Amino acid sequence: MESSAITKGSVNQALNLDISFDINNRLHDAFTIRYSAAPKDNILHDISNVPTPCLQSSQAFETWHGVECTSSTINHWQLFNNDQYLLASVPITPLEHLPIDQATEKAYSMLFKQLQECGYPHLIRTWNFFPDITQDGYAGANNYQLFCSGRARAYAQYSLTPQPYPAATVIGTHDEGLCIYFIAAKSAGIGIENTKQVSAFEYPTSYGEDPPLFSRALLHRNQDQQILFISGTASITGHITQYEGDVNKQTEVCLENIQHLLSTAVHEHQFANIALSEFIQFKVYIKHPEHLETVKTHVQHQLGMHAPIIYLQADMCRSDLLVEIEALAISPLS
Ligand code: 3EB
Repeated sequence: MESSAITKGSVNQALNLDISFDINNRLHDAFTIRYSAAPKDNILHDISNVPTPCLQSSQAFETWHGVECTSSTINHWQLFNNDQYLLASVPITPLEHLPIDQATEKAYSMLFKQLQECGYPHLIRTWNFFPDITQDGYAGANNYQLFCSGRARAYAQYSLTPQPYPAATVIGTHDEGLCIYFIAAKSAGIGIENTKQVSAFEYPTSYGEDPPLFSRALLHRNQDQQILFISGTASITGHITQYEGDVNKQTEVCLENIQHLLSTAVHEHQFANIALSEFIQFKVYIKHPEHLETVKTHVQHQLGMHAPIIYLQADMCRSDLLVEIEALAISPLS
C-alpha cells in the first residue's frame, strides 16, 4: 500500500502524522514507530519497534513529522522535539529480572526525569506494551494491575504535573520487554472524560489496588492546531465490560464511546465539529486475528472506506475484551 500523507504543515509547533506500510527514509526529522512482529534489520536502528503484528501487512509505520532529532544527556535517549512537543520512546526495559510493577516504576521515573530536564513537563499521550498482560503476577495481582501500581508509584514520586492524566493505550504483546513511547508538551492539555464511563482513575479497587492513571481523551492546543488524543477505548460502560464474547457488539460500543468523547470536545471545548471519518488515525487492536474481517466490516461501515486505520493484533488488559480502538483528530486553528 502507498504511503499516504494525512496532513501537511510547515509551522514549527504543528505535529503531523503519516501512516504507511513502507519505510519512509526521512528518519531524522520525524519520529517513527514500526508495528511488526518481525525482527528489525539494522537499517531501522533508530526506529522504535512495537511487537504487535500488523494484520494488514507485514509491518506498519507511524511517522510524526514536525520534530527534529536530538539526543539527551540522561541515558542517551533519542528525543524528537519542536517548540511545543517532545516525542520519544523509553529505552526498552528488559523484564527478565524485574516484575512488571518495578519495571514500570523505573521506566516512568526515567520518563518524568527526562521531561523535567528537557522542559516539557506535561505528559499528554502514552503508549505502553508488555507481555502476558492478563496473567497472574504476584501478591494476587495480574500483570496489568501490577503495571498500574508501578505507574501510580512513579506518578506519586516524580510527576511534576499529575493532572490531567495523559491519554493512554496499554496493550499486551507476545514479545519480551516493556515498551513505552510518549508525547509530552510545554503547556498543559485538557482532560476529557466520558460521562457513560467511570473515569479509570476512579475505578473501584476490585479492578486493582491502584487505579489506571489516564484520561479518556486529552485535548491539546498549540498555536496552529487543536489535537484530540483519544485513549485506547473498549467496550466498557460504567466500569463494566459489555457484550462478552460478541466482537461485533464490542466494536460498536468502542465507536460509540469514541463518538461521545468527540461530541464532548466539540460542545464543551470548541473542537472542530468533524465526523469520525475525518479523523487522522484509528488504531484497532484485535485479540483474535480471525475477527479481523468482522471488525473491519463494522468499522468501515461506520467510518467509510477511506478512513486511515491500522489493525493490530494485541491482547487487552481484561481477558473479556476482544477489541479496543484509539483515535487521533487534528483541527487547524484558522
Ligand atoms: C479501560 O477502559 C480499558 O491503563 O492506561 C485503556 C486505555 C485501558 C488505557 C491504561 C487502560 C489504559 O479500562 C483499558
